Amino acid sequence: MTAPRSDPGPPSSDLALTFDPAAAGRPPADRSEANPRSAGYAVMGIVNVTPDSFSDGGRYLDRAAAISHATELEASGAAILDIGGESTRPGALPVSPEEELDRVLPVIEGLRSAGARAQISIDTSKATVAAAALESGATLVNDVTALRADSAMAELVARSGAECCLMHMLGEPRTMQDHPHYDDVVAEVKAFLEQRMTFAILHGITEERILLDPGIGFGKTLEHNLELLRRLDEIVALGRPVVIGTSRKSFLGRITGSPVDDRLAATIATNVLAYERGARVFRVHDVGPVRDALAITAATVPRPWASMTPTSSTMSTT
Ligand code: HH2
Repeated sequence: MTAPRSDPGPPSSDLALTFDPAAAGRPPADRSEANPRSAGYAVMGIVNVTPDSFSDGGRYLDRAAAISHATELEASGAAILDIGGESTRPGALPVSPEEELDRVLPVIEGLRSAGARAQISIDTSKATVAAAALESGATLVNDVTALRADSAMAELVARSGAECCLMHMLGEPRTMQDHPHYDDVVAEVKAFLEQRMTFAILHGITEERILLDPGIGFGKTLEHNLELLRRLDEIVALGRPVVIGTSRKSFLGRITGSPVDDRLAATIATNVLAYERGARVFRVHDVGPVRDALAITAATVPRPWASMTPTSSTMSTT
């Protein structure tokens, strides 16, 4: 099914953090209107333009295939399309900025010329890649290093006016799963995100443009991931929209025994749970089924964040 293009609607970058209490719990019944941000949450569809991503590497390296896949994700209900040109799976080889740009830019440009309405997010830690993506129409920078990998990134995001997702990762992708250790994983991830948010604000990124992500699977054991999901409300209490990325990840397979292509039910379970704990952006490969599961959850648990205690005095309630 293809989303109608006649009504361009409000600029997508305004929608990400918009919370309309009156609309919460009333997601659209018609999937062609499937960007349910006015309901206070968003599904972020994953578009990996890579040969080696852990679950779909090589499937969308061809730009036409990537554009068509992204268009389908939007039609299935993705309010955000997260375009990435470098895998972050453990052991992944680094990609040059030129190669990364060559993968992602034609896809962003192709989506824009096809009239995509979803917000475009660029999944990168490199400022040159982010800069070109922002020029081409991306309005969200998803940096899994939380602005630590490239010293030019914070200023770039600040100047551009884009939103930015700050994610927790222990170590770096190559070695992050080598015996990660925390005394209290939730407290440590929370302290890290608070510190990175302060860093971002000091560099001129206004607080209302920041999203936070505990980084499920990034330097975490099975037990760490479960503890983060169980106590996600403590991360939500930081007062910024929380992004959650569990889709098809190996910890789900450790529990269910299912291979990577058969983790949809487990992905849905964790996203529903994360919604109930207050997460607001759900980064997934299988947009349609997750979107349906969240629509039902949102209708049942209308305001998961109503009881949250913001730690920041400037927390936006919009
Ligand atoms: N997970 C992956 C990549 N980027 N970004 C955020 N904010 N949160 C996540 O949990 C997250 C992320 C890994 O998943 P995927 O993109 O499917 O795999 P790969 O890195 O191998 O391309």
